[in-house]
Amino acid sequence: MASGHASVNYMGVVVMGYSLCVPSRAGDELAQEKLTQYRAMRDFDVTAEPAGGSPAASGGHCVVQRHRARRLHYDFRLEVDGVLASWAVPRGPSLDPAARQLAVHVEDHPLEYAGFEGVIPRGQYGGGDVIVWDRGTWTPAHTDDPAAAIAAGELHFDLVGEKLAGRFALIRRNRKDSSKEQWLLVHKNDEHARHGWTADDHPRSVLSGRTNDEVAAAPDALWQSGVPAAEAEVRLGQGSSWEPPTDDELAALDAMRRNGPWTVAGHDVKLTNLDKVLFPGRDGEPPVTKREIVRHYVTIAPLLLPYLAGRPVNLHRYPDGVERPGFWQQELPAGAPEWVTRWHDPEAGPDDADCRVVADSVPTLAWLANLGAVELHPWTGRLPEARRPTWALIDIDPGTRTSFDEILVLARLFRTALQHLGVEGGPKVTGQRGVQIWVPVRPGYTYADTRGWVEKVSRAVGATVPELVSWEWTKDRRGGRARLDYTQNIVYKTLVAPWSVRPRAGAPVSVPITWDELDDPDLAADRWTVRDVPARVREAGDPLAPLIGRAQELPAL
Ligand SMILES: [Mn+2]
Repeated sequence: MASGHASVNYMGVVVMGYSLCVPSRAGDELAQEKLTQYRAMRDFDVTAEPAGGSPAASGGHCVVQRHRARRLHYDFRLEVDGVLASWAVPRGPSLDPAARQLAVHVEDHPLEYAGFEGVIPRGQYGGGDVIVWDRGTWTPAHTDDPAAAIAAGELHFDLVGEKLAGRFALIRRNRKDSSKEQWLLVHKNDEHARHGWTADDHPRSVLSGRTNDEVAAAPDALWQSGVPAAEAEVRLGQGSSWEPPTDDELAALDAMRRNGPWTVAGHDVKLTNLDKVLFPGRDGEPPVTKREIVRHYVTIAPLLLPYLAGRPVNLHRYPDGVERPGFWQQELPAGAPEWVTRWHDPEAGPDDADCRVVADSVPTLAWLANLGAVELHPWTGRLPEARRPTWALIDIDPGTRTSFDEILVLARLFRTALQHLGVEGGPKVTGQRGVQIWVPVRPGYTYADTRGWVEKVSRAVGATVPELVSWEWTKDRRGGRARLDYTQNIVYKTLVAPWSVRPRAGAPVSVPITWDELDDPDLAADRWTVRDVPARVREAGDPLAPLIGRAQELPAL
């Protein structure tokens, strides 16, 4: 049972540790029925289609999750008929036969939940943090119909976990029709019994070795209580699919005809019209096809995904090429494959997208590129705190008369200002005409905080070169001068991701640079295209990458 440790938590853990089987029809119906109460408590607005699981008349998997919600408790779960029969045990299961632990019978949970370790957002059902405290297998004793034994109020079973082992009994103490059935969880006095043993003396996760505090501080996953189990989990840490495609996978992409399924990282991505021209060429080069855009996004994935994972992403789509009008899309595109991670925004207003894409894998990047999502704009907030920025963004937005030399004057002034303030940030060229500076911030700031701070630095910089900068809101009153756009630091507004393509001839890319490169006479905002980026990456990597996730305090100004 001690084998199969996973260093990160994602749905694969469930597959590895809990062997989800294709359910039989009858088993699935039973599981559906048993999950009715789970769903009812979560206010579904989408038809639930839980994957169900293997009916296990003779036991199955078990998991104990240490869950800090309004109160700390241990969720003791046994796989029965394709769902997780569940009891909330405030003091935790014990190996001490003298301990008679209160266990409140709660609604069945879907099997998908068994491998979950992470956070449930505040305000949602069960809001708090969860670790997989123990897991293993169980077999019923004295019965081959555990569901009937549970209905009758007494279940004896043998358990083989990583912490727990031996014969346990669950015994109901009050009437069955009570809304919160109170049971007792006891351990028999067998060879696995340990006198004085308490759960709180063994507080770490069997998945990650982490405590609830550690998981709460840096969760690897989010559980959305309000949505069907199959799409409830959002991975926040690095998944298995951040690796670039293999040489064989890329060769298959190159060899594919116009259309076809492309298998990458274990998923089939439906690709269409791969030879369609999306961008005119520039400087006499051939035009850029959709195939090249797909190739760019999947090969840059190891550098791009750290900026996207765990965040909703706004899509700027040009399905008919960048010479035709594009459109912004915030809602999850129709026909999204089931493996695309999506986030249901519990705070969406009537005019906001309810469900958004979280781009966290190579297959998802390929799918988005196939949709003509040329530009990717991730939120600066990261789940679970989608409305708390993790970056303060400085946007040097050129006016119609602003030269790139003037953009560089402004960027160097920001460099000097940040140096004097002792604040780390990194520049990137936008791929069009401007330069942005990304400043990582610690968790907890509001958009008002980052916007106010960026405004103060921007006004100081702008005041030193008033002839270059306008503070007018409307473009036609700026006299062609640059704008230092601190107002981008607000929810729903986003800047283009590092390594995103821009909708211009030649398919230029927004590329992070070093501060010293501001002084490189060959620098241009659109210096690199999808065709140059591989060489650029081999040479320079991603100079901004070390700042991702840096918990930086912004000094008071
Ligand atoms: Mn719980």
